[in-house]
Amino acid sequence: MTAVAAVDLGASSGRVMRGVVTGGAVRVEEVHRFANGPVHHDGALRWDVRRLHREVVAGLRLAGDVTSIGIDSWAVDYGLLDEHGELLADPVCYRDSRTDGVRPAEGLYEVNGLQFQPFNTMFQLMAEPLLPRASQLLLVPDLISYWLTGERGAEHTNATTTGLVDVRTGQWSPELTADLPAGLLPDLRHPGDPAGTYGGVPVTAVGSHDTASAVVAVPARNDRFAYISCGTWSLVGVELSAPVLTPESRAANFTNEGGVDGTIRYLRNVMGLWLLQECVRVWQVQLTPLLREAAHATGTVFDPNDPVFLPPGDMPDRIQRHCGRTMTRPEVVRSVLDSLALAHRDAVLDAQRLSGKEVDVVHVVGGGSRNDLLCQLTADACGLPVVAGPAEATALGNVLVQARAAGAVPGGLADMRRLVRQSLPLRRFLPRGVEHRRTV
Ligand code: LFR
Repeated sequence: MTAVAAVDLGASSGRVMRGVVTGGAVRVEEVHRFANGPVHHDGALRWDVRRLHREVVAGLRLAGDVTSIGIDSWAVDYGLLDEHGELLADPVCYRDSRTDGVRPAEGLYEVNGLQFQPFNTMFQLMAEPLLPRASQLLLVPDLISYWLTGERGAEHTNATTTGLVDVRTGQWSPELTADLPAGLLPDLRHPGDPAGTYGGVPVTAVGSHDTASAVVAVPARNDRFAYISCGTWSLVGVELSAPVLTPESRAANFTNEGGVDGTIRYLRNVMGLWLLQECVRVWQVQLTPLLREAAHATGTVFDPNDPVFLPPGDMPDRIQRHCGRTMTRPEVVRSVLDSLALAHRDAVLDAQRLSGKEVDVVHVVGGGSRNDLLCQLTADACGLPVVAGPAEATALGNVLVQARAAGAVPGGLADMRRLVRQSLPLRRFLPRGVEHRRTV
């Protein structure tokens, strides 16, 4: 038996999980959960990373005896350290308005392969007043890792979301980093690499981009699959062995992010359950009863990726304005789900068309895999079976990469995926015929 601790920091909550791998099975158990969310202070929307660090330490105490620790979080956001290694300010949240209006330079996609998102680290750095005082930049999981171990590095999967890595070489791009202070970016490390120790326990680099870890735990039987890592965002795409850098791919805003074991996560960001999270925050209600009512409500389809939905705010009002009609709460929820299902379908179709890779199943992993209505609507819209689960894909991917580094799991991605398949119940949603489809 091998037990490890997986720290998974999400935009709305953080968790410390204890993962156990025995013979033919992997399981994870949550030992500590804490709320997260950006807060306005010092003129920006920021993350309270010191509190996150305290919660991580508290969670690791509860995890008991483990042979390794791995950390993942959302992407792109960073802390800047001064020459003494002190954090200069709380990291600014990618939903802050400081990057409003940025545009990508000509030729950028051919180098970094990233979809244009105004919040990619490289654009945040263009609006960063602290840069002249900074001696090093650490992405959020690398910052927590540094505070635990005293060691610094830049884990590769997450580094690729900065926009500063050359997707063809897998290294920091000399061209794209030319204007940054020398030494700002630490050396790259890869999932499975040692990353120091905490209280005598090894810290292991994992796919520290949460989406990279989630894709490791997609329980696919073969490589003909699309995935939707569905949480605050829906990350929708396919796994490839080489990037797609064509003008069509750029125009379709598809990204080539670095995956575990040298894979490419070829995907599009769809706005995801953020839309509902903000609705229930404003309404101050629970989502589950509303989902039941939404199953019978009539929705209006809108483009969930419109930038108007990116910042926090009065989401129900924005959605109704966008749709040009007043709606009941179940109608708002239904509109979001219908719109996400269609955006999922568009991304699954575009991923296949642009990469030439065909799929015959869509795997929905992450918290959104518990949302039956969304899974069914996605199956209907895609005209493909949806396999839902595991909900804890990110933590499982984190655990499996650590367990493999410790020698407890042999082989490659296919072996890790088989282990997930054998260990956890999955649910299947078959596409219903056109007569059931209503708006989708
Ligand atoms: C998901 C995620 C996405 C990334 C977004 C912002 O949690 O990591 O992959 O595009 O958050 O960092």
